[in-house]
Amino acid sequence: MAIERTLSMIKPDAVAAGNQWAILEHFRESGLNVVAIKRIHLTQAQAQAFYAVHAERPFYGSLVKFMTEGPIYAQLLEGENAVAHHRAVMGATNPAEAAEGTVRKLYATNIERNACHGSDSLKNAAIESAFFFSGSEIVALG
Ligand code: IDP
Ligand code: MG
Repeated sequence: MAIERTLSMIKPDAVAAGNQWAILEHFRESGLNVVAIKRIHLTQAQAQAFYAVHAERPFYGSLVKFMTEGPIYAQLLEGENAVAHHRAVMGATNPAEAAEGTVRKLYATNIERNACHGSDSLKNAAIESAFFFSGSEIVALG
């Protein structure tokens, strides 16, 4: 399997609850390494741009409001098969459908306030990484 990088976010609900370090440790224990990380309070324009793919969905306005209600952590994670692996560790979008032991099962409130984000493809991982990090902010291990 290939070593990949994926863009991960800990969303405002989880940060407000103080769960950011437990979630980060959950990802690390699953075999993902942090190669970049930042705490940031997204502006409305930033949240709209990040989720532009969902602009036509009925939940878009509410999602943007949620994502700007408090700080988030954005981290670039590296590991084997990182994109799919990270999404598996996060669990289903709706915590009611998430498998036992996944981050969303453990920490999410509902389908919107679901604790974390993960890129859904290698292409989107690269785009989302560039959204948060410049080259000098990404420091590989070793
Ligand atoms: P994902 O985060 O699992 O990739 P997406 O379908 O890409 O899920 O949706 C992006 C985010 O939009 C979700 O993580 C969640 O916060 C929110 N969301 C998705 N579907 C709904 C919905 O039906 N109602 C409210 N919010 C939703
Ligand atoms: Mg998605």
